[in-house]
Amino acid sequence: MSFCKEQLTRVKPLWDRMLAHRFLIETRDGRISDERFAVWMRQDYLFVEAAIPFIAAMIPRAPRRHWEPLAGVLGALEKELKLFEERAAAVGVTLHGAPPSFTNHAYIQFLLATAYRATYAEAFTVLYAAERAYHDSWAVVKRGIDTGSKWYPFVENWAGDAFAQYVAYLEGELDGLAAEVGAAERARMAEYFELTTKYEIAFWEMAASGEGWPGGGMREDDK
Ligand code: MP5
Repeated sequence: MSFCKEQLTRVKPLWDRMLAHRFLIETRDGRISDERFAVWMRQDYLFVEAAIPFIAAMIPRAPRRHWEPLAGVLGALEKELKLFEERAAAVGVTLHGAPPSFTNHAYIQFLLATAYRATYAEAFTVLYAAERAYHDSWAVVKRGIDTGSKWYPFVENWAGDAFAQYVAYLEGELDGLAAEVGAAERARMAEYFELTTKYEIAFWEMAASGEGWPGGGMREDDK
């Protein structure tokens, strides 16, 4: 079995929990409040911004064949930020100025630490797991959301065909990287896969709950 299939099978209970998260189901069914969705928008905007230095830090360590695809990801991330800005302006959400939530802060630090300190194959594992998680999560939303919903452009962004092809490309490349490394590194890649899945669950939970910071204060939706 390929590395990715093996990992997706291994973490399936977690993956299923992620896909059943109430944030996704409520968004699919048109029951999510605008305030909750705005929490996700503000936080994910910060996350996507942080994904730019994450990818950029991977490029010098990447095999030559990955330079152009990773440079393409940087362009796609900038386009994604514009999608957030366009939707925020269209629906009257203030996108800028919110601090990262505790979970988002941790996930961003994890991304950057991985890009700089882990091996390239480990960082690529995090990239694949995060992208695959978003593709599968928004595919859940797509199976039921009204196509006229003001949130539909986000659904198309991650659950659409272009993103599906990108995720399939990442999967093939990650399987190739996993086949080249030794058993110890492959075991660490598996740990990164699982950890990323947990961060993804935590991210939906953060958006659904409007999570505060330990010690009190700074609840996103109290702003
Ligand atoms: C992605 C995202 C997908 N936007 N947010 C989280 C919490 N996880 C994954 O990444 P991208 O770079 O927006 O495609």
